[in-house]
Amino acid sequence: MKKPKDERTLVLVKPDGVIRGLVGEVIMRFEKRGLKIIALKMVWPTSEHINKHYPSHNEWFESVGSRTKEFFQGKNIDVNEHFGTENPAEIGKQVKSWLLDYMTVGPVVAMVIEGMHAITTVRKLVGHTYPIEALPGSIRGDFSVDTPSAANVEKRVVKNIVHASGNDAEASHEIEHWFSPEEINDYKRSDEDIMF
Ligand code: IDP
Ligand code: MG
Repeated sequence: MKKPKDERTLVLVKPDGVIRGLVGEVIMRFEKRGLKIIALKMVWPTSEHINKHYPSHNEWFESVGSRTKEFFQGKNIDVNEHFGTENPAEIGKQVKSWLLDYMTVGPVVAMVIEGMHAITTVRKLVGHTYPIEALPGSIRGDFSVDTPSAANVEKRVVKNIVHASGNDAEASHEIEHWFSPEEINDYKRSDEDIMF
């Protein structure tokens, strides 16, 4: 069984993060926490690559759409007016089509991060999907206030600087999708022995 400190996850600094010059800031937060970058590159993705990066199954569309619907209801905004539907899966599909547009407007910085429960640790450092809901101290909570209520009017994604794998299945799929095994490096950080 894999040790907790050997868990791996995929992070992308999205085009908004790269264009805003936040690559170093993002990487610094992972390194400071004691996580290890084991692969890193800049890529200008195709829409096909992004289409395969994000899931295309109903469960994912529904989870994205339900959260959007809940957010709108909490703000007393009519979800139907924005999306022309109240069906979570249909809302999720629209969000995915905006992702294909957005994630290809510029380069992204892709990296594999390894470390103690890396998937959940990185998600905590990244913060809530909607920057307006993300806690200060998290990447999304420190560098953005974007929100679905603004994004959806403009028919665009919420710009939230970083992508990070959400669970084990996403992490294995995404690492393989962005990196070949030869691009992933096995090395030891000098502080590993003293930290763990
Ligand atoms: P995550 O990036 O926090 O894992 P997901 O649910 O996987 O969030 O959604 C993928 C991406 O889709 C988000 O990072 C965000 O950019 C975008 N997104 C999610 N929900 C909405 C929405 O309601 N409106 C616009 N964009 C959204
Ligand atoms: Mg996700």
